[in-house]
Amino acid sequence: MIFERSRILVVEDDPTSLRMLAEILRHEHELIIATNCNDALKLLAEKPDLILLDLYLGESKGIEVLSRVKADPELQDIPVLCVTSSTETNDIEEAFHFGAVDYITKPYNEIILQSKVNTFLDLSRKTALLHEQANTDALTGLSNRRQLDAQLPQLWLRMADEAKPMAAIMIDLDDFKGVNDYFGHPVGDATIKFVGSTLAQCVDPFSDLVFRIGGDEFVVLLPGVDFSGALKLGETIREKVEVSSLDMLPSAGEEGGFRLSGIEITVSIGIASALAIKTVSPLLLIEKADAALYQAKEAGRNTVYP
Ligand code: GH3
Ligand code: MG
Ligand code: MG
Repeated sequence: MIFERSRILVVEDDPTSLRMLAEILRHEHELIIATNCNDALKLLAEKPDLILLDLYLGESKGIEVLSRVKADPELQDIPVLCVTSSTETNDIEEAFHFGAVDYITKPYNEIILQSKVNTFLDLSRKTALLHEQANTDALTGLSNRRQLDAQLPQLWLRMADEAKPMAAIMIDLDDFKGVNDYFGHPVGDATIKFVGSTLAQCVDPFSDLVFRIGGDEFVVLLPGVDFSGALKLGETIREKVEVSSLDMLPSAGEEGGFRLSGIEITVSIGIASALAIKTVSPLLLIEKADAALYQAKEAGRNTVYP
C-alpha cells in the first residue's frame, strides 16, 4: 500500500532512540521532534497526523502530553502510539486508559514500528474521510442537514456567551419541479449546484455557513448578524440568483456543455433573527425562517419574507 508523506510528532528524550526512530521513519514521513514535555505541548499546535510518545521523559511523564491531546476537541482524534520498554505493563495500561491507540517497545523493530505507524495513519485518514463525507452534500459540496443539526446548537451557545444575535435564512427554489420535468434531471442537478455556488459567493466565508438541507432547500446561518443584516443578504441572494441564472450555468457548462439561457431561476427566502439565549432552543430560529419561507411562497415567490 502506498502512503502519502504524513507529519509525525516524535516525543523522545533519549538521543540514541531518537536517532534509530528517525532512521526508520524519515524516508516516508515528515518528523517533528520534541525532546521534552513542554516542547511537545507547544508542538501540538502543528496538528501532527500521529504522535509517537515516549512514556519516560526524564522528570516529566509522557502521559501528560497524552492527556492534554485527549482533552482537546481539536486534537483528540490524533492517534497516539506510546513507546516504552517491554516490562512496564502498568504504564502501558495507564496509557491505554488515557486513550493511546497502541504501544511499541524499545529497542525498535523496524517492521513492527513501520507497520503500526502506517496502520494508524491509514485508519485515521479513512476516519477523517468518512466523517467529511457524512457531513457533506455530494451534489453541491456544501455541508448537509446532519452538519446543520450539529453546528446550530454550538453556534447558538457561542453567540449566547457573547450576547450576540444570530440569523437564519431559508431558501427554496421556485417551481423547481417544472425545471426537472421540462429540462430533465441533469439540468435540475446543475440548477441546484448553481444556486449552491451562488449562495457561497454571497456570504462571508469566514463567519457564515451554507447548508443544503434537502432537495431544493438551503439554509444560511449568520452568527452575530441581526435582522436588518439578514434581510439585506436575503435580498442580495434573491437578486443574484434571478439575474445570474439568465447566463450560462457554470457547472452545467463544465459537465454537460448545455446552456440554460432563457430559463429564469428564482428563489423564495424566509428570514429570522434573534438574540441568542442559552435557555431558548435554536430550532425556533429555523422554524421561524421556515414559516417566513412559506409566507414568501404564498406571497407569489421570488420574494424575501421577514
Ligand atoms: P415551490 O415553488 O412551491 O417550491 O415548487 P417546487 O416545484 O420547487 O416544489 P418543491 O420545492 O416541493 O420541489 C422540490 C423538488 O426538487 C422535488 C424533487 O423532484 C426535486 N429534487 C429534489 N432533490 C433533487 C435533486 O437532487 N436533483 C434534482 N434534479 N431534483 C431534485
Ligand atoms: Mg421549491
Ligand atoms: Mg422544496
